[in-house]
Amino acid sequence: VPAKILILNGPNLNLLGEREPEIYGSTTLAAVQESCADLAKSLGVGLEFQQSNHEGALVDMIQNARKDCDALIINPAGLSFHSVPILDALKIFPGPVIELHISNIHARDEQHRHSIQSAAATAVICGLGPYGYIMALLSAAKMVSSIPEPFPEAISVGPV
Ligand code: CA2
Repeated sequence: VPAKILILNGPNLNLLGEREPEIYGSTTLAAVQESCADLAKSLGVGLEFQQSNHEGALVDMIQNARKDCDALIINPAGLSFHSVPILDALKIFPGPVIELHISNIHARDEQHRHSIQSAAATAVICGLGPYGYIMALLSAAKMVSSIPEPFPEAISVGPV
């Protein structure tokens, strides 16, 4: 069976591209999802892409991912900074967890600077804009050893 990767998006990210384009850009979440689906197809990995405005729903999705997902990519959005339930759920996910932010949270105001979720993350990507989703997906596929032969060695193997 092909590896499966789950991408989770937290509160308000359904509005991506529609508000605050100076911080988050003008790309919509639907466009991000489409690019990710294209890349997943090239990589031969299964992809599920979800967004929820509800903390408990996200906890349920992380818990359920333990059954059938090999890696998890999460943009916890505003829940990054205080959600202990999300942190606890991420801690019990057995596979790699990539935390992703569109903006560079370290260059932002005090309120947006410290994500408590990073303690449970295998890796953190931020500041690359929507392209961060592509980098995260590629890295997640690499982590679950799922980059196919035609990809350049620099991507499928990397420095050894
Ligand atoms: O940069 C990111 O991806 C963030 O996770 C986005 C969160 C913010 O609280 C984090 O500090 C960084 C906010 C997401 C809110 O979604 C919006 C979508 C469209 C327009 C405005 C906000």
